[in-house]
Amino acid sequence: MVYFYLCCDYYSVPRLKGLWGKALWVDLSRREVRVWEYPGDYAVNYIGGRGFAAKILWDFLPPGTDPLSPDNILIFAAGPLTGLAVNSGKIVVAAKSPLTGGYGDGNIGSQFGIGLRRSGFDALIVTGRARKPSYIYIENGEAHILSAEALWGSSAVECERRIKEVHGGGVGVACIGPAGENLVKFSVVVSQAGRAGGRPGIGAVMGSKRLKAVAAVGDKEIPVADPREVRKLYVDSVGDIKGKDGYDFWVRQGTMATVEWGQTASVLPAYNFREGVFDGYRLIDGYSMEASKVALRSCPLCAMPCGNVVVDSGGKEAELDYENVAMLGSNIGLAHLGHVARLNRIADETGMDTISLGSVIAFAMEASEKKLIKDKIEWGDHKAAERLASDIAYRRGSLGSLLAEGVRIASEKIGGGSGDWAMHVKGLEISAYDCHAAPAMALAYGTSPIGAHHKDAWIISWEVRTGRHEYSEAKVDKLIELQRLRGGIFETLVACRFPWIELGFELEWYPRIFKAVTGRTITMEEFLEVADRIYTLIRALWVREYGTWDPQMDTPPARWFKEPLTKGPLAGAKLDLEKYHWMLQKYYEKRGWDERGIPRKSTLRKLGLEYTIPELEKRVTLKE
Ligand code: PTT
Ligand code: SF4
Repeated sequence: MVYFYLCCDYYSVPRLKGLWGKALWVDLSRREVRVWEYPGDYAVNYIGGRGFAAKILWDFLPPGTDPLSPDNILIFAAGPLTGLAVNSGKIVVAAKSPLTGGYGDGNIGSQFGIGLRRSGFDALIVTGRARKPSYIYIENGEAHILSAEALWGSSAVECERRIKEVHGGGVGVACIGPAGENLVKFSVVVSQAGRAGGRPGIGAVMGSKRLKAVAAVGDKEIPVADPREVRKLYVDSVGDIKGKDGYDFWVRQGTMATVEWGQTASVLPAYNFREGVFDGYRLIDGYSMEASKVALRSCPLCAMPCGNVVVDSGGKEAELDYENVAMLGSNIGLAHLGHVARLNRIADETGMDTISLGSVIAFAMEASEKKLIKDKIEWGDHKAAERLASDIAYRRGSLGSLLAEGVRIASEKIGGGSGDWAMHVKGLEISAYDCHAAPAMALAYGTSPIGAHHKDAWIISWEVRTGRHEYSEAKVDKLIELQRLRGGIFETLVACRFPWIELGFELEWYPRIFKAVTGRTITMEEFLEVADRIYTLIRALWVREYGTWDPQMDTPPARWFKEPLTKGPLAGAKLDLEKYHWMLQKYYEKRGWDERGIPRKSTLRKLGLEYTIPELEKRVTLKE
């Protein structure tokens, strides 16, 4: 493989330890691999992970690019902690999203991130489109574009197994299934047969490049500032996490405990988010899962495994999470864990996002009930749901192809007022928390940087505890605080946020680990400033790609505002649109964006994003 060094002339900022300062840049059209020494300010001002992804997309993605064209940029971005710290076996996958048309990313647990780092790179960037199905194999600094013709059409699970057969079991693999190949708009990247990331269709971006998989292995020592301290902090933090109250219950149930909590709090989505409670919840909750659990798996370097494996109704193993079970269970009216696990397994094999899949199936069930489509699919009919899931993955039949586009497009096509109950924001299907009585969580979905995903602010547990019906400035402040912490620390460093969220592992560990790895002292305030920079850069990217913005784009669907809950202790509850918009305006104000939701010039300058101004001014009038 030929190598070109692409050096940049921007060396005014000293390089940090713990990062190689290099990314691999692969152009599949030209079959060209380059080593890119990325600018020093990337690490200082954007840290890694999502920060790198957003910066690369702003700097190199031609505005208006079709997400499924060769010009889209597919990014696998590690962070300074990847492969070095507790729960750091994660990597950010990102691109312009074919589902939303805006910024899209996900955070996936995979040995691939560690293999990439131990091979001497902090990121892999892929452009172009291969003439034939291919995969990228990286070993100790050498990258190869290899034929994946024999792998094309295989499930994500099978693909990984076969790549490991060729290159050895220690290699990290992230790949797509048939759904990614068939450009299903919510197809994901899958690893380890049960880790999946990139909800906004990053799998389809891979498919559009005819890239079946990426694989990496290496044994290079990542050059950290203080190796002894890095090792000590790793051992100490593992000990600390294992000693936390709640640890034992966590490894028993993991995220599955949320089913029972969701029911109690009336936020468990049921029947396409019509309700927040589900009569059959006991049959799909954490205890039900415990009774049929056969294994516990984890991402690499994890101290608190949460991958609960059960055998599905088809006899195959499936790894369950709360989101998967709520969206493929209660949200489609299905009260049978084995059948839910079967749908989950189909999603993992074909490489579809479980959240969006649950949403489009529920949408079809409701459309069938309302006779907006001719197909007959009843709530809870698991056989029909399985058939439909497979039809979507292979884009079979008119309904399968329609739903493969996601609920936004599906509702535009079938009409009949279905836009009110097409449960998405900006095109990304809403994850598994009903918000009829949770305005702050609704705002979290409205303002999440990738569309309606909970990863940036799982404010709902705080909101339920502290007064769920109020619309207040305090809620907006809390939301921004959570977005800053999650976006500034976990998505940039890159590490799993569960130790902090679920077990109370103190945030103070992260600046200490960062210092030992990079040699740079960072305060919590500096992390948060980086988070603000990334949030506003991502908003600038959306505005650049959409060419306009208005608060409606940050507003959840009408169902939560118009149709009250009819069941459970909160029957009668619904959101107030006017008050929601009052909170949204407060949010914009606090972020330094104008009343349309567009960053102000003064904010862009303050955050060191003045380079975005000329491009934005071609599309919108920026306010001071
Ligand atoms: C995440 C989203 C989630 S969020 C879940 S369950 W969750 C769904 N899992 C899917 C799956 O499984 N199979 C499938 N085919 N599709 C799926 N789609 C859904 O994807 C995930 C964990 C979880 S489990 C969560 S909350 C946390 N997310 C983190 C995050 O976003 N950042 C971070 N720094 N740490 C995180 N830790 C936790 O990781 P996406 P994963 Mg996933 C079978 O990636 O795109 O962010 O979507 O990555 O390795 O599966 O870990 O109750
Ligand atoms: Fe992965 Fe769960 Fe461990 Fe986080 S807690 S690193 S998601 S196994």
